[in-house]
Amino acid sequence: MLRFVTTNEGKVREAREYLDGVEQLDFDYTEVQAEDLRTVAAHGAREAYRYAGEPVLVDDAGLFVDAFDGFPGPYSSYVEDTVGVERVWRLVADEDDRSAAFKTVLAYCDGAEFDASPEPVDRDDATPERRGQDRTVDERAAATTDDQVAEGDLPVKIFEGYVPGELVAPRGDGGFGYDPIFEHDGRTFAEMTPAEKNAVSHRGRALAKFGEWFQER
Ligand code: ITT
Repeated sequence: MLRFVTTNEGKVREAREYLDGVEQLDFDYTEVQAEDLRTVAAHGAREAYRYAGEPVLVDDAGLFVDAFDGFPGPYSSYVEDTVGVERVWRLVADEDDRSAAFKTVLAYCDGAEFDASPEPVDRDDATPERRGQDRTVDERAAATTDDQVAEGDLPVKIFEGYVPGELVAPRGDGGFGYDPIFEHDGRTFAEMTPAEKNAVSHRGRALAKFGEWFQER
């Protein structure tokens, strides 16, 4: 049984369209501080697998605003809770460039060996204790032997999705999170049905890639 690890029901609704019989695991994994969503998702997948003991899929997403050099990016959840979607729009409204993108990283872990994805190492924000242990991307990609699994570096497979758009004043009642202020091809994601959003969205693209790989597996 595949567990979709999230506290966000909106994500699960979208995932169901791609994954038959997927169940939500409402587990709040530790979001490590990192610039790269892949690092956050991979850590989360390992932690969730250790917790659940079953195959898990973690989804870490973010809104990247061009005028703010990608902010809020990996901090999108915190910014939604503290600043709020409406005020994010008001900040961006003052900018000439209102372009933005959503990104999703799906990270899969089932405790077994497979050809794991390369995973970036955030060297800059590593603590001095951790720095010495950091391995290169290639070493991490090859971290699939039983020894390494026993040491705790479980293999993780990563799938990414991206969608460009523009931030606009809030419109629509559907979706969740930043959907009302994210416009793609003339409509906000909150003005689309879940199927319409999935057909073009960051999550839909990542889920389609994952679904194909998972079926083979
Ligand atoms: P989990 O970490 O438990 O999965 P979360 O909602 O905190 O739930 P993320 O950290 O991945 O998930 O999400 C970052 C933020 O981006 C959060 O505020 C979401 O509401 C928002 N978000 C993610 N995907 C979105 C989407 O497809 N449409 C609109 N907002 C989205």
